[in-house]
Amino acid sequence: MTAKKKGSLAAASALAELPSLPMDAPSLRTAFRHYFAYNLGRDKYCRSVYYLYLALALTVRDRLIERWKNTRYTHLESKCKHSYYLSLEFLMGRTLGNAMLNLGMTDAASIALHELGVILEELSDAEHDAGLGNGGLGRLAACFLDSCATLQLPVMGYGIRYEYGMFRQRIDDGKQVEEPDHWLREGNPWEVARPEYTQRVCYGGRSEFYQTCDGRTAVRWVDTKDVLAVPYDVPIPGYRNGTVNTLRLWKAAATDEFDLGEFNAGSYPESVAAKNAAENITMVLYPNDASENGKELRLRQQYFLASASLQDVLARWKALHKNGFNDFASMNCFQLNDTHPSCAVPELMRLLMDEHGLGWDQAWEITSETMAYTNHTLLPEALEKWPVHLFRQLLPRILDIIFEINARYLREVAHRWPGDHERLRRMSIIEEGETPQVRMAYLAVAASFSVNGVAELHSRLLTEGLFRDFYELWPKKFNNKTNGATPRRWLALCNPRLSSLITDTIGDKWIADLSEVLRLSDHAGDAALRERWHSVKRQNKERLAALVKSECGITLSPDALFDVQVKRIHEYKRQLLNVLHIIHLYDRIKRGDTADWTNRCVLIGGKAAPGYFMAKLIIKLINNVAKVINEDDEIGDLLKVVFFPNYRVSALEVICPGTDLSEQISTAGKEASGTSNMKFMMNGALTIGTLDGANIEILEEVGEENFFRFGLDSAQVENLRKHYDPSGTINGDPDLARVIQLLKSSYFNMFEPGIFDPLINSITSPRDPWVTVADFRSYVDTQQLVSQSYRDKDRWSQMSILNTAHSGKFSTDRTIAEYNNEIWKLKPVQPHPIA
Ligand code: 26Q
Repeated sequence: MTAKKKGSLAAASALAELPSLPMDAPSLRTAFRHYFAYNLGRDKYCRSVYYLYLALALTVRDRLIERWKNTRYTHLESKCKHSYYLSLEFLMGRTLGNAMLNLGMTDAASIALHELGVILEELSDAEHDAGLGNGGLGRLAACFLDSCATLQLPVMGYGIRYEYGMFRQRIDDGKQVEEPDHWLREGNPWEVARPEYTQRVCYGGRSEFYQTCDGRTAVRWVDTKDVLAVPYDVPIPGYRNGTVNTLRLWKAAATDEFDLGEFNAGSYPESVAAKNAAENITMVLYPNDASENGKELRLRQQYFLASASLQDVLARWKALHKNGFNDFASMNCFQLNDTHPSCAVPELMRLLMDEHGLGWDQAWEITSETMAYTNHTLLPEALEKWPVHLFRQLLPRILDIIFEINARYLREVAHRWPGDHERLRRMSIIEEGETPQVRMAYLAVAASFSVNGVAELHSRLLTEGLFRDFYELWPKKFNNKTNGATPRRWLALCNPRLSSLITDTIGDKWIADLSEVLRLSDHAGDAALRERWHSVKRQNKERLAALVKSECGITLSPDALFDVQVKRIHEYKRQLLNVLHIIHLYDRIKRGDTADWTNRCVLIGGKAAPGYFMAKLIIKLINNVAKVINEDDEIGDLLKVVFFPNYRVSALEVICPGTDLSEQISTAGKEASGTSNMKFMMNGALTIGTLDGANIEILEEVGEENFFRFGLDSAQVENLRKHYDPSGTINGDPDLARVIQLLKSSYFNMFEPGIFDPLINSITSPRDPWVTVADFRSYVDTQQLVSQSYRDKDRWSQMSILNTAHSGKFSTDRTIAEYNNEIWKLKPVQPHPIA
């Protein structure tokens, strides 16, 4: 280092010692005006609220950054154990409101802006969602980060900075149209690029054996095509505790070789094309789509995340621990969010052996003591498999290591069950066949010290089905961690009215400790509270109705029951069952069967994977049914149906506070957990649900009398398959027969004959995997009970209060405390106070 550089860096460290930034309203106003005028260069002629939003974001960001630095210093100094949450998805949504809530500056900011004639909510609404995830799994990762920071656990998230997030959904003629989501176009104030921590990720080439100077045989991966991974850090503040953790997102960039190599050979366009190919790796988030399985670019993304993140962790470790890797396993843990990042297993082996000179046994000890795997699905089509030939071509060295892991692990299996060749074939990480495949879930299980499902039922079904053999071999690895949702975003932030009422009633400790809400149950009998509770719900329904009006042009009356199903569109989630019920209600109205009617608004929202034909057809059906019903003058306010377009995190923040009834109606045994079920419950919605996923635990917490349970359980579903007879069911149920008849008569597709035949054929087939028709009667009867119950407003409010009161278990603070106590074993770290 030159003397000059040394001097500048010394000055930089002195410059970094700044006094802490004030949080009072006048200081915030000054900072806001400064950013607006001088940093953004806007003035009174500014035409876009986006710059007002940016000015506030920059003001908040400064206050995040100083806490962020303190947290980083404290983690470094305390030499504490760390966990790393590896995930291809972090569905963060908007940041501004959450950051202000967690820093405790919402009121001051609101006052500061008010004095300038600016409305805080309008600014918040100008922020684009960070849609870096498909749905449940990605949003869970985001909630986990919030809880880790709130519990002051040294956990870092590692993910991908997709240029394009989850597609935007437009509805055109009732059909889904996908549009790219270029969420970074206007810049992102919530990230800090750290090119100084760039890593290099290798692809292609071949393995080469060589002799080390101490006479060992070692392997190096040569003739590779490399891509740079540039980190962008996102601050993750805890709830009013001074902690700000880090989410590190990697962006792909071409190496200099791309500029020099091909270019010098005289093929400039090819060189630019190659550069583009490298940068394509982080261009777009893959939708959760069976038709996308096996795509090479997806495997490139997965390895990119695993390799860059592990190199980053190892580089930090080496810089701080001069005596090698002896303590590495006791100081680090990697949590794999499904199998998507499971290349981390062979990659950690490779880095430890090929780059850091460890032998197989020591590398395996470290890998198998640091990896922990979470499974999120039982659906066979969602289990990741990659063709061996693809691995050989793209990641030859990684494939060598997977084969070696498999050989050694199958020796253990053979030792335990001598001569059981069938079992060896079943349990092999390599599935033999015409196209041999790598079974990523088996790789993850074989290498991890912990394997968990995401709800009690799901975890049990894993040990009885998919991982049965593995459970016999290693029973102690398997555990359950029931999902949750962060009460900061999903109650305090999204439902300020209910939050104030809860705080008025039981104090504000619930925000950092959701088990406190149980104290509401002492007040559920208080008529005054019920009245206020009802009035809050009513105002939230008005807010939701206004959103629906502006997004879809449909008028909803807040007097009606708001019945909501929002989630990805998938056959197993059974939006079709919901539609059958809607058509049944319509049929009742048309037949004049409306004595003691309860007006209902049914809102359905969600995206279909672009290649999932049936899911897209379900969207079209919902839209057609909605159009017929909403345009039928005989129906009026008795029944309204809305398909809510472009469902996303920020939409749920308005939808869930305004929901009366939460639809959780998946075929029992198919939904691993569900998490919107928990968000709705916190916000005082009642659930109509099957005994599936976390619904079962919700029912256990709130009690049968405050939950609308219906349908077959998972064992009954499996038994039914053998003799499933939907035609018999339809013929034996006149209500269902009329619904099917209406569908078959093209009543909802007068000018599009036959378009819904695939849906009709599917639910009337004895091979329907989702046994939709089997649950119709029970569903309709239970919906009738819902309608009756809703007519007793006071009793409904009581049930609503009890749902919120018993939602304490479903905070991700509880989930994360369990991950930490049973898997990670980290000590909380309190950062030094701001200087
Ligand atoms: C796989 C291969 C290629 C492209 C995409 C994918 C892919 C992407 C995302 C596969 C699956 C996902 C997401 C799955 C998911 O969200 N699962 C849900 O996880 C929630 C959190 O645990 C559970 O609550 C839900 O029950 C589960 O469906």
